[in-house]
Amino acid sequence: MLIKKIGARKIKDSRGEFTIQVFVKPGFFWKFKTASPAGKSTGKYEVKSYAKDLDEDIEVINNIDVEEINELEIEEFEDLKKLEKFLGNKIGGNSLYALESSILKALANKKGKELFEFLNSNTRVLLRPVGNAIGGGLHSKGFGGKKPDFQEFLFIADGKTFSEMVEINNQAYKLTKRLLEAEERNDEGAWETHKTNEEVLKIMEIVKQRLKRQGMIVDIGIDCAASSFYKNKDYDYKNPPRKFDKQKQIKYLKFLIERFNILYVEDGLEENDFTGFSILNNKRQLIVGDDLTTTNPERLKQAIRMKSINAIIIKPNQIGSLLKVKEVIDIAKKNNIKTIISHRSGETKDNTIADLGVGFNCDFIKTGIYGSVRKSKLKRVMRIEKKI
Ligand code: 2PG
Ligand code: MG
Repeated sequence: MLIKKIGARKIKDSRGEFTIQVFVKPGFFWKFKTASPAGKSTGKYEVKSYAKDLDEDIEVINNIDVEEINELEIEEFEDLKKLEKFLGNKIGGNSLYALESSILKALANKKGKELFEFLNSNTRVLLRPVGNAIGGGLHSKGFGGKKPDFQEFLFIADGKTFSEMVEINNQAYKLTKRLLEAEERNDEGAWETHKTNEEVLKIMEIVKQRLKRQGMIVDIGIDCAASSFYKNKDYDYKNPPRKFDKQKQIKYLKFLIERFNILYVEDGLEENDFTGFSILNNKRQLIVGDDLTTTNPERLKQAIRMKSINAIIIKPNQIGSLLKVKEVIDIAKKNNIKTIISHRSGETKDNTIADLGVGFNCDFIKTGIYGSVRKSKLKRVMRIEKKI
């Protein structure tokens, strides 16, 4: 594929912070753009977002000599290898993700395809939406100095089609507002509250039962983001104040799982604790790695060796390289590990993860319920579902 121009600029994300947007222009008319999201509860093992800083990555990309890129003859997904070799460590994960995605969009277009079809022409939509309804932890302000310690309380709808499941998550979100008497939303559009983890889960249980009576099925999930409150070898809870060591943390999670029939537990333990995860891991729940695995093939292999997880969050900008994203998904599939393509807490209207989620045949997509930056991804999956 011959490229005429490659460029980058900064745009604001949903938190009002700057992030990178990269465009690739193969001809005179079309411009293929991708913006990178940004995390707040970032994992220690994620690659750096920018080599030095955002401005310098933008400069590096704006100074790329397209003739040199054209000499690489990028025609297929695997050709990204040549691009990565050419770039070395000159740009960070956010920038590489945005650049590679834009190149793939241009390549797909050249072949008369959309990105998801370019990645996999025989794909179907397998995704179930994982939607954040109530917030706590680092993503939330809370009320009167109080908030749940866990970062996300998630509804995971079940249904025949993706559109139907999105609608069920919407209903769960609206009913949650009424029962919580919530007014404000956090970084991800989830409801703010002063309630404790257990009080929130009780409300979710009611929502689940009421919807069931109306013929709608939702499961309950949590993202503890446990690394964010792990201090001096203890899980340091604030609401109510209590300190749990590893054993108590595992006992607490097992209690919550049983009591509230929780299907999905993300980052229940801190990001180094492969053995702690493995004690929790079983066949009935989804035990999900995010900060533990950071979309990194080596960390996933370790999690598999230690039987730590049976599901993994895929956040492309945690690793930058789309080759590695695919590698992680391939390893996960071979080992019966469910894959959850995911947004970050700081987002733009960019909907690339929808195409990646469908194209790579992921099992779930985690992208919030409310707000235009979250809905843009859901809408894209719905459009793809209609098309295929
Ligand atoms: C998470 C994410 C997204 P962040 O922990 O799963 O919800 O948060 O993007 O802040 O890492
Ligand atoms: Mg997480």
